[in-house]
Amino acid sequence: MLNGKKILYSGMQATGTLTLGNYLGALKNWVTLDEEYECLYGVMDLHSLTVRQNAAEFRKNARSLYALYVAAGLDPEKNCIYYQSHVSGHTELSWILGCFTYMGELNRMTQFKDKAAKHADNINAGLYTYPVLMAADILLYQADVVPVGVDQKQHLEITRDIAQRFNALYGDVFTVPEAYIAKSGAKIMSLQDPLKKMSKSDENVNAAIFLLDEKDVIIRKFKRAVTDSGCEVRYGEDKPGVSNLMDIYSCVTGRDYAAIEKEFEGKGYGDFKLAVGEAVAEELSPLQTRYRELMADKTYLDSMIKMNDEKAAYYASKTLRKVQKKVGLTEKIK
Ligand code: ATP
Ligand code: LTN
Repeated sequence: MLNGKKILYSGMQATGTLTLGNYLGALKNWVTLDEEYECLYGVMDLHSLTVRQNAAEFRKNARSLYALYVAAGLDPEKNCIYYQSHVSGHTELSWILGCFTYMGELNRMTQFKDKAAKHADNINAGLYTYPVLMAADILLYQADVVPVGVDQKQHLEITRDIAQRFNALYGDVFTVPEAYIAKSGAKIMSLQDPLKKMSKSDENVNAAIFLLDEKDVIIRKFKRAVTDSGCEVRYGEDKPGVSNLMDIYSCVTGRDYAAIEKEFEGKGYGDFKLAVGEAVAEELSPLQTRYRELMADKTYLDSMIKMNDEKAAYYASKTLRKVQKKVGLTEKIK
């Protein structure tokens, strides 16, 4: 508990530009949570280093991610939005937790297997221990709940296992976190291959809608979206392409599947895709305007970053000190 509320923790990697999947699966659901929880969100720049980055571009992407969090509606005065790399406790706790994590556990991680296959020329140790750093992010703040997409569930499980193992040895040091998976928009699929998740690192730019895409680009990408044979707008396992578009449409309009099926009865895929494109462009337009304002206001953004970096570092230091003491590391002489 913090300030009388349960603690919520989440974050995204600072790689590339966010997609509609990141937005509908995560960000959009986060903005209302600060009423119920004390919320912390990290710009996960250390995790991004598991893939080779161009330094200048990477720095820009991290700041852009920070601004997108705020533009999407997360108020930085109410939500502690900070840079992971600015709080040294993450890497320090990560080392300790790594000593309580088995290779057998890490070997089972599907994200590692997927990413190793994708970056066969750079299967580094960071990619392998990625879940340990993620566990450190979460446990450092004693988080009760962690909102993530279904693809991150396995990382939440290993975080819980590490926390329970540590607690069994040393007493109640860590809060054991729960995953919080939003009901709608949990997994948005690629527009070019509806069996694959929409991902910001997809090589095919038509596969993903990026949050900063212009309206005409958004509409064009939806027009080109892969659908299924037939012409009926209906939700079903046999129609992954159309079902994905229906999920997206439902998330942005709030309509359920039955209402959407009715709306497009007797109409073809063309009309449907155009409607989805327009609804998405309309949803993203205010976010894009706010983003541009924020990126132009260096003083404001810098002051929010500084304030929240300090707040996060303060919370983190409390847990870290407790852990260091429990495992028997010698205290510094004051
Ligand atoms: P990458 O393609 O580089 O692996 P990513 O697009 O999967 O990145 P992450 O930074 O790994 O993005 O994820 C940020 C958050 O967005 C996580 O909570 C993740 O579950 C969610 N998310 C990512 N892609 C989708 C998607 N297609 N649908 C729903 N949620 C998603
Ligand atoms: N691995 C996550 C990003 C992430 C994260 C976290 C999410 C890093 N640390 C802590 C929640 C809590 C992803 O979405 N790819």
